Amino acid sequence: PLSTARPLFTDRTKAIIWGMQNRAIQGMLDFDYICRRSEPSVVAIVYPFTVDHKQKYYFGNKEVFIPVFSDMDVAMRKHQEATVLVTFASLRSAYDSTIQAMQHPQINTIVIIAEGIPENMTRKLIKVADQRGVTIIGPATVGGIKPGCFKIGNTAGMIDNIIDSKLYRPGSVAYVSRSGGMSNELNNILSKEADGVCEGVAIGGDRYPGTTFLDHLLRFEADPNVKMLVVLGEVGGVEEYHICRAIRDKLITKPMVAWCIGTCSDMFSSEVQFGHAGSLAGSTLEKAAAKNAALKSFGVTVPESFDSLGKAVHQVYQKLIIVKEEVDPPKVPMDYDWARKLGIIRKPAAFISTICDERGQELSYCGVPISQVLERGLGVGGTVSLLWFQRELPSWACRFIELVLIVTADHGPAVSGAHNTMVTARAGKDLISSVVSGLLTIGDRFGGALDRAAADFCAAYDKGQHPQEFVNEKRAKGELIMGIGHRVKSINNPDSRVRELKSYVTSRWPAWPVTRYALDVESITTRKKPNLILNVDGIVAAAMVDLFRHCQLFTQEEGNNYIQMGAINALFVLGRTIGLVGHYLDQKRMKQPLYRHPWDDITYMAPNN
Ligand code: Q5B
Repeated sequence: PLSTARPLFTDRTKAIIWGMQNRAIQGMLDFDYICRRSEPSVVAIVYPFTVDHKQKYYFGNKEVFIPVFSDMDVAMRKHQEATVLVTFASLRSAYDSTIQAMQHPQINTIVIIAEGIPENMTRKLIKVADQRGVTIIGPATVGGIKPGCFKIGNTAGMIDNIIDSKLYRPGSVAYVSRSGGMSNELNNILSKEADGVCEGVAIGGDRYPGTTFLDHLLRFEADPNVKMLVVLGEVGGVEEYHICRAIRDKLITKPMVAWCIGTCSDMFSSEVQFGHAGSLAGSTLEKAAAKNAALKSFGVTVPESFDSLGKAVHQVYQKLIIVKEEVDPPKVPMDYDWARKLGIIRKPAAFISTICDERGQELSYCGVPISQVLERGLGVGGTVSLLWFQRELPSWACRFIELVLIVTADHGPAVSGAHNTMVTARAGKDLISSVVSGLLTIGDRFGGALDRAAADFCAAYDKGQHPQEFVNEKRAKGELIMGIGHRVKSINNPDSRVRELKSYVTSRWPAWPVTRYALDVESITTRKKPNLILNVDGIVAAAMVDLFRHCQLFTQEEGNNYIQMGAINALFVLGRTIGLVGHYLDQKRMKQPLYRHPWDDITYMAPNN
């Protein structure tokens, strides 16, 4: 039984929360703030599955840090000011954590949220609590609320609901209910039909609640701020008869409105278990209608139905003379995420992404679900076409992309990129460093001539410049023609990669005028020197221009933009990465030692002093 003299919550009550319930805790702090409490009501969090740290919350618009402890005993020792424990422990750990909390004499109230705790365990908890003078609210409850003082966990919901129900300042009506959801309804009714809630407790839906309706009603009877009582019972149990007895014995004298939910149970031919574990009538006495009749016979105002509960509250409240000044609550800044969900704020995004979306159930590449990419065999070429060009290119184009990746994957260990990768790997560096070191050698002279080759060939073609004029102009300007020339390949030692690509393009492309133009340029340059062939960069570049222009999916401007952005060089970068990884693995596999370039391969020409 509760000590009737002791209020459970004041405006200085401090609580420890068991469980990382960030939303509930922030809700408690927001309530504290709008009630104008000077300090937050939560002083510590216990969570065994973490290391001790501090968690950030807001008190109004100020950031506050609440310590999180993995050990409840440490939390209690460091926060002796805490008198309440709100435990969100699961039904499996709630028993042990409640017993542990009761070892600490500082704790006088424990709220157990968990549902489904075995009844024999709850009864043991109640016994220990009685011995130690601890008040238990719950199990299977949302908790309770005392405007101006303390809110338990998620009681009363979001801040706008709390403000609507005027829970930021004390009213004159105290209530008890079993259900948390219905207590929310009561908060609303009491704010409309009376001056609001002075205190409300949901004792929980179990057959053996830690505290009973009567326990709390006796407390409310002793509280001078409570002017009127409301009881929202339900089918099952005999709690309401204890209230009748207390009224008879004049232990409760304040005006009371009561209603037991579940009168419809009479309509069923057998006993029906309602939502709560305890809401099952074991006998006629436990039926809602019987209990309503009993309460009425003891002078309690009992409405005709739940629908007229508000009216009954209003009638009783009107007879009381209560004068209270209304105060407006301070504004609580709204959480950014919530405000965005409600659609009342907008913020420019830091990034915009238009190529893929991983947020839904299935990753999609430019709107095509990944399962479709696989099912339809779009392959690497199709994937590149979706992610780079934001459209599904025709199969001949996707196949070309794959051919390019294959033929550019490697060109031996002697080329700049492979060499650098090998040297880096042998210096003991990791894969990424070694591969990146190789990639960084890609430039005009090695594998990075594609974009400029594409731009130059198509500009010359577009202005109708004769290939000979183009070669002359380049020579006159002292510029090399991008995509022309090779260190080892020549007309006498043709590059089979170029031959393969050329044959693919000329047989599969709907039109290939820029490739034709590049080949005409080659026939002029190779007359000067046999190694001035259309090289692998050059053929890919010219073919890609033709692809953009003749697949009917790009405007000319879009194609030109891709060239300017570096999309064609990207093909060589992607392809050659395959080879560079190969060279890195090769060196590591063979455990090659540090490379040092031989002195006889360097001409030292430093001046002698
Ligand atoms: N001459 C590629 O030069 C190379 C000329 C030219 C007009 C040209 C050179 C070049 C343009 C850039 C380009 C991509 C540096 C190449 C690639 C991937 C690779 C690599 C691999 C792989 C080769 C000799 C004479 C000189 C020059 C003249 C040379 N190029 N004239 N236009 N483009 N090309 N890069 O052999 O009168 O004697 O002074 O920069 O397309 O990187 O396998 O190795 O897969 O990894 O060193 O295939 O062509 O020739 O510089 O000694 O020049 O020809 O002006 O004339 P070389 P140089 P002159 S593919």
